[in-house]
Amino acid sequence: MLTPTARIWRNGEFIPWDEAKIHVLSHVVSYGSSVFEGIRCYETVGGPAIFRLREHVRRMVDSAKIYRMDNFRFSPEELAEAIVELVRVNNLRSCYIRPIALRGYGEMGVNGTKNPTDVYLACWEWGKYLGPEALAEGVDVCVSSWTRIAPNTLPALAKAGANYMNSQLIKMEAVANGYSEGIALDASGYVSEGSGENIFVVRDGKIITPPLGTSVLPGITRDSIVTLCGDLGIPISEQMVPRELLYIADEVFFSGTAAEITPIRSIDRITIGKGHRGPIAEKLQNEFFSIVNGAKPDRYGWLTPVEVRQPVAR
Ligand code: PPE
Repeated sequence: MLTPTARIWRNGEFIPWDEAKIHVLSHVVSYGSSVFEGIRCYETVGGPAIFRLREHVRRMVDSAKIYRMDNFRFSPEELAEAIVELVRVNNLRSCYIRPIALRGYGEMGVNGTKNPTDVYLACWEWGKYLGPEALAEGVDVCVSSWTRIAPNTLPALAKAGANYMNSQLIKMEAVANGYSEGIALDASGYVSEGSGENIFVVRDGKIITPPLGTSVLPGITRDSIVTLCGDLGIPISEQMVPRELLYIADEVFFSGTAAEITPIRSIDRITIGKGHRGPIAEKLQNEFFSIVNGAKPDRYGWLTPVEVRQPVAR
């Protein structure tokens, strides 16, 4: 269960958590017309800091543009400022932040352009996405029987609520069959991504990750990994990944805001590499976590500090 925080931001003002409700006939309920983000605020040695806020806000605005949400009323700067304020008013050290823009109440019918676009910002404390041991031990996953949303159906570069019906099918099937997560193939049969994570494959010391054209979300953690690899001297490239390359890889791992960097230890019950977290995933985790917890300098300007005005209650 979600633990409520004090405030949610709605269209420019803070309201109590329990009042953040929508009408059942809001456009989004029937037609899935929402775009959203998932952002982490980390507890660093210098206080709470939001990871790659600018990039998340930009992707949200991009998603709204793809869906012709022309009445989206907030600039990236306003949203970024409101998100920092949200963490501050809720007095949290670390949390997961969920901005949502949705087509609200007004008309019924598929064309929602006359409905208001309502914007909400909420946050809560969220633990380890794929279980407590996942980061250290790795997870057991499968290749899904469901195909990832195809080009010319739902645009994958938009983080839209409706995309997650496809993700739900992938995730529910995986869990029903005893796996932590499912990997979806794209419409051509190449590896795309997990239900809520991008994927990386390591063989002979080189990393490859599927390109944007394989119906993946342009992940911000994915981008961070590419940057870190550049610095650490680990060769990385975007390439089509045939399914069977997964099975013969030395390492496979997921990335995502929620999943962070999660190693995969088996796929379809085939052991990956040595069957536990590999050295490259571990190296990337160490670098990533030392930046987000402030142990190493924020050399890429990834963190937006949240100034805490009062002593933190929890
Ligand atoms: N692919 C998908 C389909 C996806 O949902 C995410 C984020 C990613 C890749 C990784 O993107 P990024 O977070 O920018 O590195 N998935 C979110 C989980 C959603 C959920 O509510 O569950 C997340 O990690 O926040």
